[in-house]
Amino acid sequence: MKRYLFILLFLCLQVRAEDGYKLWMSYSKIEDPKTLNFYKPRLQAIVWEDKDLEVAVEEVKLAIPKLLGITPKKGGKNGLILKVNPQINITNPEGYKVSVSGQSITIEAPRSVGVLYGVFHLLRCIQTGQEPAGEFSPKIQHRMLNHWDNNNGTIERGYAGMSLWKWYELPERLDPRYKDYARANASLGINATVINNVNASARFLSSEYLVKVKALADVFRPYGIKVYLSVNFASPRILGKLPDADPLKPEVQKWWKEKADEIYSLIPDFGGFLVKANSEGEPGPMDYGRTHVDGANMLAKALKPHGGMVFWRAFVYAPDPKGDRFKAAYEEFKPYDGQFDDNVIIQVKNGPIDFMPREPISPLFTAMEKTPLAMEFQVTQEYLGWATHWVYLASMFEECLKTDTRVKNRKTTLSEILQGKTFGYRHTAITGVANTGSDRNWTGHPMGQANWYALGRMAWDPDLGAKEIAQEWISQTLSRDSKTVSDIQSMMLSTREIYVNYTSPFGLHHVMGEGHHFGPEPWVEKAPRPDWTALYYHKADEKGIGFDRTNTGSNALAQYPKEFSAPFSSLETCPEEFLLWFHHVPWDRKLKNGDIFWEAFVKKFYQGVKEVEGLQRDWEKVKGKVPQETFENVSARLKTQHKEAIWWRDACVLYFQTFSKKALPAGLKAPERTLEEVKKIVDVYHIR
Ligand code: GCV
Repeated sequence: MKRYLFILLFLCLQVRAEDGYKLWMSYSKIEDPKTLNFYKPRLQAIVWEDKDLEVAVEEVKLAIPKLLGITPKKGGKNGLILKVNPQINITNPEGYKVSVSGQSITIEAPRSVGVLYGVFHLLRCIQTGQEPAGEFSPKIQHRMLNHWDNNNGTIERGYAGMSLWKWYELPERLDPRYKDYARANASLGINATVINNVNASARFLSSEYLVKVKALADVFRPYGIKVYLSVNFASPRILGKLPDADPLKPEVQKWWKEKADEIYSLIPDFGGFLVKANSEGEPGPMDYGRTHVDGANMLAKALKPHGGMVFWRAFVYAPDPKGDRFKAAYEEFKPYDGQFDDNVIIQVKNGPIDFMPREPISPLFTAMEKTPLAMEFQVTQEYLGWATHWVYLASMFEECLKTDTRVKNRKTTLSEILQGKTFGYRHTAITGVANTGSDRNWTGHPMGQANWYALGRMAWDPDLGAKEIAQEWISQTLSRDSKTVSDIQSMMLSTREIYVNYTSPFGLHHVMGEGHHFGPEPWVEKAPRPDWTALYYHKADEKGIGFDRTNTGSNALAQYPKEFSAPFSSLETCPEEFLLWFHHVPWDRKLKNGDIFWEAFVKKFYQGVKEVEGLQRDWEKVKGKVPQETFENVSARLKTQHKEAIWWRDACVLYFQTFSKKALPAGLKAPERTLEEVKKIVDVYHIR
């Protein structure tokens, strides 16, 4: 009987171990003899003195017994030596050095958080079969998550449950998850979190909420994570009962100054504010005839005495049915270059529209020589299939970061610009809109964890590749068998392009469901704003499809350096994956492979569906080689993805066929349903 109970308990533990909660920190046992031979003798003991190193030591104590089957004892001469050394010569104060000598591994850093990062580096090396040595410094100063979490527990564009923050329990009860959240971020080097939605409730600045925010900040601090708040620009009016929130009025400035003082009295290392102003209905300085500079600098002055930062978003666009939203951020912000206070960063989305599956880089990145810009990526898959489609976003992040902007008429990657190398930024930042939620596995789709992981790793080093990050992540989560790792890695690396193929080939953009942004709705012609329709973007007619952004159209291309825009300006030389971003392409236009555009376009949707079927087959092959629960979870989601890929294909092919009036390419089977039938599917998903 006892034996059976034991077996039952063991099975239960196994199941828990596979539920994804532990992310990339489940630390399954190392089998590789070479790795064991190298690490086991060197991790028999941990040596440290500094009290601030307790959290780093805790991570070692947690991981090493699981990974290596040994329990390091405290103290001695050999073993893992952890040291805070303010004198150490290092590129970045958050960096660390690792050295191996005899039977010891030493991790040394000027700050305790550097040692913690070093410990996570060591654990990564153990799991990826590498030996640690060298200096490691972050290339970006602010490595940040943006949570779009509301105070009622919902998450705007969140697909993995409710908010992680339980406002009704705080500050008294600290959910153990807060600490695990901090550990996961620290393991990647993320050092900042904006805990609430940019569509911000003023309530977050109330004294009632600030004590709750302080409770979270206290949990995150030992892990090197600073808390920021998104602020509602009208807070002085809403909370402070002032007649308005005009940034040039002394009483408004005083309100913000006193609010900043109150925050810092509770949270001495508070990071600062993130602001969405005069965008999509949010209040801002322009409500009072003032400018972004007036607004941002007023907040910057309130935070400055405390060392706080303002992240001011460039996601601003006025509704103009005849205009081009693509140009809005540049037109709004370029004239203000050089006018922002020195603790302001302008936060820019990776592309000019809004986190589409493939966008060209935002032209602002090439144009602001005197203002530091932060990159805003979206990790939550608002436009990339929510939590049912498997899309490894690192491929997209990498494509963007490696883009050669041709700034200064030489090879200048966007990564270099963000690192401050090109324009000598005084601050550098990479942020990602988080995909986390209360789901047990944090991200809904088990493979979505890799996107959080990749964002963190690329914020630390924007020159890392999607491929190596995938390999690291798989080895720490799914398998260390080299064949399985490389099979899953290939699948991951294919997913983004597959998604593009069945939703937005050749640069088709903004054809998703209106409002909820899920599924296809290329026929949307009415929305609360003209630039929220699909027709505004694809401009399909009997001649062709796509937005002419050359000098015969909106001329948005002129916002880039000439050397960058030149190839995009002509239909002959425009990279095919960006065609519809910049050209109204005739249906009959011959492409490089000899197909006319219509045929090539339709074939991509069909190809995408086939590729999802390929993914399903390939995933079946890893059955028994990855944790069973994850296997089943991904298999099931792939079924949904397949169904929805067909939905996208049928919707786009049937709808655009009403313009091209052309037959499907030979050999392709026509959709089994009519356009009217496909349109009804969308109705099911509509919130209205
Ligand atoms: C938080 C898009 C999203 C909005 C989001 C906005 C933004 O428009 O659909 O939900 O609002 O971007 O980034 O501010």
